[in-house]
Amino acid sequence: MTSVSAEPYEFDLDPATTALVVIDMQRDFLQPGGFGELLGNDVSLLARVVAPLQRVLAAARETGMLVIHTREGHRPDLADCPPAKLTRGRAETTIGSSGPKGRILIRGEDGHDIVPELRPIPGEVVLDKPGKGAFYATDMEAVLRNRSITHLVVTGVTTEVCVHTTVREANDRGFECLVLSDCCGSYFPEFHEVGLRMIAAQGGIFGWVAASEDLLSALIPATADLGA
Ligand code: TIU
Repeated sequence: MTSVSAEPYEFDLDPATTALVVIDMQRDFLQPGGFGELLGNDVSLLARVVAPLQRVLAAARETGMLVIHTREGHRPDLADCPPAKLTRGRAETTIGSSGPKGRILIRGEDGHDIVPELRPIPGEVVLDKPGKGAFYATDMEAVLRNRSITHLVVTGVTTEVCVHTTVREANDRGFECLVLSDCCGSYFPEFHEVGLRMIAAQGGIFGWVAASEDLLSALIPATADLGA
C-alpha cells in the first residue's frame, strides 16, 4: 500500500488494484484543426499536460498498474452520435465534417487518435466512448471489475468536461478517484482550478486531488521494490 499526499487528505493505493485512466489525449483536442478548435478554443492551453503525464505513464508502466486510455468519438456513420450533440453550437463544421486531420471526432481518423507522446503500448486498454464520461455506453466498468480495480488515478482533458464527468460516474460506482492536477487541463484555466476544487471539497465529495510529483514520490519506493 502506498500513501499519496493529497487534498483533502492522503490517498492510499495499491498499484495492483489501481488503474491509471488517461482521458481523451487525442489530436482532436490538443492540436489545431480538430474538435477543440472547432468549438472556438485555444488548443495550445492543453500542451502543458503532456510532459507530466508522460512521467506518470512511465511510472504506472513501471509499477505494473493497469493503464486505460480513452478516446471520445463516433462511428463513421454517426449512428451513435445523438442529434443533440451533432447540432449543439449551431456550427457549420461539426462532428463528422472533414478537417485537416480527417473527419472530426470520428473513429479511425487521424484527429481521433492519441497524441504520439502518449501512445498506448501493447497490453494497455484503449476504450472508445461516445460521450463525455468513460462509463457511459462503454465496457469501462467490466474492464475494471474484471481486474479487481478499486482505485483510479484520473488524468487527461478537459478537466471540467470529460475528466469531471468520468470522476462523477466512477464515484457513484464506488471507485476511489485521485485526480492529478497538472496532468489535467482545460481551455479555461479558471474552470480547471474550480473543477479541481469541486472534487476535493466537502471532505472529498467526488475524490482526491494531488500533483503528479506527489504520486511519483509515493510510487518510487514501489518501483524500487519491483527491481529488488
Ligand atoms: N469541449 C471540452 O472541453 N471537452 C470535450 O468536448 N471533451 C472532453 O473533455 N474530452
